[in-house]
Amino acid sequence: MSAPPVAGDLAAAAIGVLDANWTGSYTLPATGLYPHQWSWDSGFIAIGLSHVSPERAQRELESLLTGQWADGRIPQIIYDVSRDGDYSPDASFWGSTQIPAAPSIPTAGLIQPPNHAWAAWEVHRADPAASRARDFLPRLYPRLVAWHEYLGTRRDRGGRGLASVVHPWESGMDNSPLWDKALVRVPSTPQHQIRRPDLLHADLSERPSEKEYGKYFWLAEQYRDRECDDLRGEDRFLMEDPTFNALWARSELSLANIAAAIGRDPAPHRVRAAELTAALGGLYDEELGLFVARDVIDDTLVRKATISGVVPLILPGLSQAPAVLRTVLGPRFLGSRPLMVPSYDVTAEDFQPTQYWRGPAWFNMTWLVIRGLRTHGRDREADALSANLRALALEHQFPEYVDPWTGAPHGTRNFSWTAALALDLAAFHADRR
Ligand code: 2M8
Repeated sequence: MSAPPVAGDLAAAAIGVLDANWTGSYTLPATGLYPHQWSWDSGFIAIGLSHVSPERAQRELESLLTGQWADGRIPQIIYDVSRDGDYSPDASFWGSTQIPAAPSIPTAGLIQPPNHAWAAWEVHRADPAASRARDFLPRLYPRLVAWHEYLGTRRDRGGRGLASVVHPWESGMDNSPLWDKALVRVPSTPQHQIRRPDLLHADLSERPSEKEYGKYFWLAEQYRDRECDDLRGEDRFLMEDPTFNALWARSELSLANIAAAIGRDPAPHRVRAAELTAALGGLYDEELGLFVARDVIDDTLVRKATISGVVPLILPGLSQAPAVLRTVLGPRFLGSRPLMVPSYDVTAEDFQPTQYWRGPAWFNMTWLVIRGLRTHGRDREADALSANLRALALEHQFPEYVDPWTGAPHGTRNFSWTAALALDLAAFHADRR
């Protein structure tokens, strides 16, 4: 990339990571651990790239959309077959090219949280001229509409106007404590012989366990064997997750902006965003003061305080915002004086500060909380988190996640969304000066 408009050591280092992970048409989350294109990673990465290379940011999302299925879904992973064997499950596990609804390039059958329309709008806003020069919004709009249609039709499995995830991988928070109870009904004995190339890049203590992997593959096999058809077959895992649905609502608001910018009617998107925001109320837990997940199969709420339950703060007009702000600033999260937001209630008995999605602080989730705090006028707290996020990203070579209090790095390094979101915050603070 040339002449970055965001200056400084952090920006230079973050750009270095994004350059090293760029394949020519998209950005790998990490060259070793995650050697393909991931869906919500690309959304976050595009937001960061928009400040230094608007065209590359556009291409990041366009490249992801080449993997879109005929039913509208944007898949969790688009595979680079030259890296087959470096990640499991690989392309041959899914065999997606044999599935009529899937595109001709190999993808996973699952999905990930829908941050894409939000990212597309941020990319456009960063440089409207560069966006118009490539007809970016008119080309993306129908595809993003189809994606949201898929969520509204195929994924409203609970009939409450929210999307369900059919696999922990779809939440992006793979081994969150929110999934523990539902996973009890899932066997850990898939037919597939599981390989763990991930363990070449991260210690087992920082990754999901062998038993969890057994369950993940069992669920993935079941879904694959019904050609990833949501309306066919029996599910053992169907969860309504607050972050997934809040991102969908936030993205609907962005679709409204996109529609207005290209002369289409924004009203249906605003209506849908309001409906989703209202429907999230069904996941609200008064006593905990945040949103929780619903197990759609036995129609119960999983009453655990995770970071997923505070992310709906990214929605303006959220009636529960005052209470959720108290919760995120209180003893379960920021009241414990961490450097970034822990992914799980620090007062919970099974809180683990270094175990993946069961306690450590993640850069994308902290970035979402920062956006949420700003949405509700808490700039002072947002600024403090932003300063810590940027400092930890640079100090520890852009780690995947960190111990919330010591900031000690865990997982892989040179992780793309860490670099991209640190860059986004650097650009935000540079603009404010
Ligand atoms: C992690 O998930 C993948 C499966 O999708 C894995 O553990 O192998 C999660 O952190 C997820 O949120 C992220 O999108 C992905 C790639 O960075 O890695």
